[in-house]
Amino acid sequence: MPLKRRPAVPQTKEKSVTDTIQSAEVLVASPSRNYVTLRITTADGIVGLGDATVNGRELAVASYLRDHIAPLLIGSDPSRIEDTWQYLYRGAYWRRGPVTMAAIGAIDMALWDIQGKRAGLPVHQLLGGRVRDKIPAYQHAFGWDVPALMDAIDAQLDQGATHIRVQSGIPGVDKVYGVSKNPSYEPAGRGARPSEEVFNSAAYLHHAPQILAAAREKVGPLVHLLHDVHHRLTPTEAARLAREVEPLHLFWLEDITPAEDPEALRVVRDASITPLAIGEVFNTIWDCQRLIEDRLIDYIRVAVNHAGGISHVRKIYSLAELHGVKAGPHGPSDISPVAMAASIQLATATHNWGVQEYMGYPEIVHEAFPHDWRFEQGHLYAGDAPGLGVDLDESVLNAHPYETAYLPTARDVTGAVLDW
Ligand code: CS2
Ligand code: MG
Repeated sequence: MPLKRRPAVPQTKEKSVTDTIQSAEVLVASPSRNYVTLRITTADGIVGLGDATVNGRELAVASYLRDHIAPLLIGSDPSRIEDTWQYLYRGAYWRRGPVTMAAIGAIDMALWDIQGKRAGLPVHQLLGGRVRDKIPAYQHAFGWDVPALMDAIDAQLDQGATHIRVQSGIPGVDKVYGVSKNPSYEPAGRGARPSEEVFNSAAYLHHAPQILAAAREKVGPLVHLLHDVHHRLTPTEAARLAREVEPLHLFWLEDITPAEDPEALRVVRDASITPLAIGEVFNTIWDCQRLIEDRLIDYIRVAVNHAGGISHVRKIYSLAELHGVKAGPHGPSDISPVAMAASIQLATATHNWGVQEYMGYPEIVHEAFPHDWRFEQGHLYAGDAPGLGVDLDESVLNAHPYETAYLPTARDVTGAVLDW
């Protein structure tokens, strides 16, 4: 029997490039704090935004973008997001590092924004669509003493928080990271030099379990409590803390040891089942690989703007998914509403998601970057606007020029510099 002839495959012509990148501008401004924003515009007039802010190193990223890689984009096809990523990463010879990866991240975010706008779809639809309706978010509750901390926790409970980060002052120590005498604070202080604070690990290790116990007693068993140690402890000190707070059932202990030493977390892991989170200073999958593959952490904290954008961070989350690790990204004020939008888009389409840090922003930041994502009752929600769903108001940015600002530096009680 003669073989039936299949219908001829329709001849597809090589698609011509329908749009090209016409400009890539870097905007540096300080509406309440410094932000570096990339704006890519295509010949068809589609605008994509990316956040390239690296706290205290803003101008280095701005120059990397402006002087070295943004010019390479002009005339290229904005839809080749992965290829552009590979070209900028592998093609550059000098790889990794916060400056390079934030610059690549901003370009990647802006290209996803453009892709979404061209398709008329929010980015989460391009990433596989919704896997959840709302994204749990945690804010910061802090107080110099226990009563002030309890008030801060109350304020969050009143607003429907399900996850709360708890930090407090330490008796006898006059400046403590993440704690302010004002109701809101900004980790980076303006001025030509970083301020300094002294960290007394003995005082901290004595005090921290007490305030965490007080917080647990206040909120009951069902509200999730988180605590950030900011890379300050030795592996043994960290193991002691993790073991001591085990009965309090924290959601996580964050950055308990310096992030570049994965073996330190093995010591903590062997001593305790308190969940661990790390990685806000990581910028590639290779920084996370051992921690994830060896299941030394429960949550990976990489932020979309610091680790090469949506394209790279979703690979990190996929690796994490294989090993039972969840995403719990960094979200302080230095992550602009543009990167927050990208993170929310990812959270909407990523199954292994734990929680998003959401420190919140002063009103001027919302004005500078109008967005359709929203924060309500302890949760973040992606909107349905095409792309990332964020705009920028250049007049607000222009009215607030860059000002030098740095995170503080920490020393121990002997005056030696400590990890921050
Ligand atoms: C902190 C931040 O939000 C956090 O978890 O660690 O305050 C961090 O120190 C700064 O945002 C770094 O830029
Ligand atoms: Mg932190």
